[in-house]
Amino acid sequence: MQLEQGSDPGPYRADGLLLERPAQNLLANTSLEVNAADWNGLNSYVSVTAAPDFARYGRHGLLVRKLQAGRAATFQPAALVPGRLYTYSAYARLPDGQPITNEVLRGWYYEGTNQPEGVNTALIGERNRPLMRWTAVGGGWYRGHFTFEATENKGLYGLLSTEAVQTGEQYYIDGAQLEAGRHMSSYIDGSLGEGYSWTGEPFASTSERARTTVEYGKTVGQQGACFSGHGPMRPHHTTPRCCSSASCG
Ligand SMILES: [Ca+2]
Repeated sequence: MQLEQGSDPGPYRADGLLLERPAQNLLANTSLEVNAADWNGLNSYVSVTAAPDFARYGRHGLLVRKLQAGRAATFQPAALVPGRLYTYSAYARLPDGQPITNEVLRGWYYEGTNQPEGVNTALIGERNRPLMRWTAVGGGWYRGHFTFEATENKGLYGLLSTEAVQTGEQYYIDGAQLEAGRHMSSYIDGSLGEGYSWTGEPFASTSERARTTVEYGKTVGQQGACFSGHGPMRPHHTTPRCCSSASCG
């Protein structure tokens, strides 16, 4: 049984176990393990590099450094279906691990182009800067998400740093995800093992998840959920997998 906020049921959560539906991560290069390809910003407001400083998944995250004062978007392209709901999510971390709120980072998306050069900044409004729901997940990382209805078949999707992130300051992104529907599910990429697959080249293509169990780490405590062990649904699976302490926040 589950009692949760809102009018639609999300994935069932039990103590130490999350049952996840099949889903796709419609973004490519979401874990930054090879390079920062496909990531970009507008008008040289940020630089983006894959860096080993902090990682939520794998060994690298996206280091975003602000180069000019003001609000700055950082995003990736994706192809969507107009008229459908989608949920964007990402893990973010400040260098000092301080809390991330909408005063620091909020959502950003722009539809109708998959190139930063195609963005008409005069058309950017509040709709392009949705508020996110941020949750601490441990290790200085926060996961935020927003839901929107697509009106075009392509666009750019990501985060906007506010004026609170000043010139020369930086933050990190890892585990970005864009999935169909109004709910955020656990992170998907093809590197996560049984039940997960790439649709093309590893770390350079979208990813899929079969119906899967995701086990929470028991050692995380108040630090938050740890999505660590995972595998396809097994109705009679009785042997818990251990949480890898290396992947706990
Ligand atoms: Ca990563």
